[in-house]
Amino acid sequence: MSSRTPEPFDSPVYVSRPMLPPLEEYVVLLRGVWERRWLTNNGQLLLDLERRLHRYLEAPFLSVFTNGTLALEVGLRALRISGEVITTPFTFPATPNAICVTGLEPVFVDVDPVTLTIDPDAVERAITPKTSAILGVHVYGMPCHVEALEEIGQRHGLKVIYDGAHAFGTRVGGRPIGSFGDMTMFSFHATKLFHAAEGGALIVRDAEIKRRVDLLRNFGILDEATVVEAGSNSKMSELQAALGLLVLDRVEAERAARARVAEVYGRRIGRIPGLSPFHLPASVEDSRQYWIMRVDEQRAGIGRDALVDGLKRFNIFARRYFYPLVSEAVHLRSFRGADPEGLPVATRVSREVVSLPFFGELGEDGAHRIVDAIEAVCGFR
Ligand code: T4K
Repeated sequence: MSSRTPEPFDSPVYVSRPMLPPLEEYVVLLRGVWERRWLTNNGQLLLDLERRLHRYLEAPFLSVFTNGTLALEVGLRALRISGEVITTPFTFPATPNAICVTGLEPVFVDVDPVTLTIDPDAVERAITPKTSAILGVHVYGMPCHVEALEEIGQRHGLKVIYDGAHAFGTRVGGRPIGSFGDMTMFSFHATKLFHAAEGGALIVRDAEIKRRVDLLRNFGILDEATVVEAGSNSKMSELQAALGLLVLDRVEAERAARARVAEVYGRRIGRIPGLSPFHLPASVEDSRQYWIMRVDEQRAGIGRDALVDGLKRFNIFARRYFYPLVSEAVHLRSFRGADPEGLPVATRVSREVVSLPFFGELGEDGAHRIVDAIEAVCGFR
């Protein structure tokens, strides 16, 4: 319990704040872009970023995109998936939207109450002759049940795809997260630990699929005179790649700074009745993308929404990632499995989760001030 009197922050504290390199360093890279007059379409900086991410993520094959959503859409098409894709309702709209816009049908199944990732038993029960893939989300950087899903995928002849938007740098038992499944997508949006303002990547296991991914990323153009497919334009520009290169140089420092914030949150919030920090197992190296807690209204004496609202008085803007469930969205609610009755765990969890402000610049002092405010809102002071 703290004796500090919480004061509101002078300016809003949001759930995330993009880490930025010194502007002068960006200008140096931009000068090169200006000199080369090469702005996009496999420029020098893009190729450099792709090479560095390939090494960093220990990827068999990696392609960079203008955002994670388009990467996922292209990935689904590159794998020539058809029919139904079993996925989680506890995610950002981009995941099921990518399934829909590529002409596939999402099928929603519940999540595991501990990991909050797609429940392998529920996946198995939902498989039909129309099923062609499983799309799991490593939500908050928590790895899906990768071994169980791989085994199910093999037994039923299904592709296993991961949305790793939150899992940049996650490792499981020392193994990089992108080494699981047939394909993994990463997001490099401004709100992500590693970002390029907007951006994304796909890791695939096979050179032939990589060729197809790159084709579909560039209109389906094979050469100057040959277009072979209705591809998208999802290339990353040199301006994004320049930012990505500079952010990548600083990503480990940012991760370490976030670990210090996480330590304060974990230690102090764990003592407040009814608030439970979301834990990753010791075998998992944390991406440090989000810091999540759950609010048990009975024990906390305050509901999740009232807590989030109460924090606004202190100029703190926590978020309810992910509420409501995407399966409740008007364009998704008629797909198989979307009925909340069949998703009791995801439905309950979505009403309990809070994503606290989480970025290195917050520092330990900022983290203490946020916990002070939480204690005040919860009446725990
Ligand atoms: N799969 C999953 C599981 C995802 O979570 C996401 C994206 C995707 C796929 C798709 O990847 P991308 O296509 O985006 O690469 C944000 C992000 O826009 C989104 O990328 C992210 N997930 C999602 C979880 O969060 P919103 O609608 O919450 O963003 P917004 O604009 O409210 O930003 C959140 C806070 O961040 C703001 O309150 C202020 C702060 N902020 C934001 C931006 C953009 C800044 O301080 N500076 C900024 O530049 O979706």
